[in-house]
Amino acid sequence: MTIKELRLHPQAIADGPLRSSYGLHAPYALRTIVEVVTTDGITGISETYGGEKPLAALEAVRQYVVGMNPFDLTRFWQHLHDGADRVVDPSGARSQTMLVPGENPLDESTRTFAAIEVACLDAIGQAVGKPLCDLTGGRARDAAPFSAYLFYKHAGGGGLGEDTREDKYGECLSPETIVEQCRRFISEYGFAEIKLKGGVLDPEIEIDTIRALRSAFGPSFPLRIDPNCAWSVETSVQVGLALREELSGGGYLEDPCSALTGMAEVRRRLLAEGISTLFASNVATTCFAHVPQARDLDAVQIILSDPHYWGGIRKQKQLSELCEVLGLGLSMHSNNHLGVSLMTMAHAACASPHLTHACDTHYPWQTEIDEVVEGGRIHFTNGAVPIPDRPGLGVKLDYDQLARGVERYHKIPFKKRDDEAEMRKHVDPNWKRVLPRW
Ligand code: GKR
Ligand code: MG
Repeated sequence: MTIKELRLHPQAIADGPLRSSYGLHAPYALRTIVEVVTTDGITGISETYGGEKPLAALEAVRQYVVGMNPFDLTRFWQHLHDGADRVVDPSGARSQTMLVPGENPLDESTRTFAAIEVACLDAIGQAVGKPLCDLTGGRARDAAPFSAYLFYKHAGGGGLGEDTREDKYGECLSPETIVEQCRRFISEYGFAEIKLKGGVLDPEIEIDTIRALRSAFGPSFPLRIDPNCAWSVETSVQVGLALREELSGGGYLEDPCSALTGMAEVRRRLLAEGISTLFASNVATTCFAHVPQARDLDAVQIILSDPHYWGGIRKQKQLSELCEVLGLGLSMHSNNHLGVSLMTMAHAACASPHLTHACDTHYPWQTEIDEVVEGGRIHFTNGAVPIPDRPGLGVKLDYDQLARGVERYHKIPFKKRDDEAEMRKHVDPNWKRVLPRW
């Protein structure tokens, strides 16, 4: 089997005005759909980060990939791997403290590798007639659990001009409206765990929001809050003290402040008060070299991986083993994505024996209009995505939809995610990302 063609399809998908400490989501999120076409007529697919830079990085490997055997992934890894994920960087340059995922040049090689790896595994799965998660020694579970990922947001459903989209949730900038958003997520998808994106409003309001979620849904729904480093060490401690009950019992505090050293200090101070709230991270821990460091400092107890930039599905499975050996929990980070990524995450989660919390997904924030998977949106059962009884990823592309996504991509005026610029354009002309904000 040889790859005879690599096809790259940039996509723009409508996205609502969601808020985070990075700023405001633009009316479109950017993705890239990848196809590898083999000499035996099989087409393997994957989805990765979008915009100019991730696309250029994929273009740069075209010459190597065309002519490669999809089974030769280790050699491809050796070819591409620059060793950056093996180096502990004390400056935090590889973290997502300042750069949103997909924009950090330091994870370019693992990100690019992952996009090709998943497409190759999809092709191999089709060739041998097996679902992708069964290729690497069999699955640990049949369905991947996901959480309700709630966002404070302004009114609007995303899109521009004639392509402006319906707003299913309206403005959500208060505890009450977030509870309502959550109610709709749970009734539509059946999620059993809840995550609130924080770092947007005054911490007192975010504390009230978590309390409102607890009182609306009860302790059987674990709660997590993720302010993406918006808080100082002191504020993180105060929030940890205030939410000692609400974040216990399967919940966690995610990246409250910058840097592993900061999180380690918050953890020490909370433990001294008898509070053993777990800390999770996708900002401070983005690659294998960060894991032992995070464990040694006791800064992070749950690693939030992401097959899109940790190096694909096999790396995710290796990470699962590593976390288990080191006594760490594991869950999954997400960014706006389509169904191909959702299936990638589901296969990665099902291939990982050690997965301790439901994974994040932005999928509810996207709609049928932009979905490129044949047959439309992927269905959830009780908050989980079941692995279909079909080979590879189990999904095919709808080429008309794909072409519409490419057209949208070329029409829109930006080719890079810039939440800070969006904030200045729509919310506050003087807005700047300041860390810590509180
Ligand atoms: O979608 O705004 C967002 C999130 O803030 C995203 O960019 C983060 O990478 O979901 C992510 C997280 O958990 O930090
Ligand atoms: Mg996070």
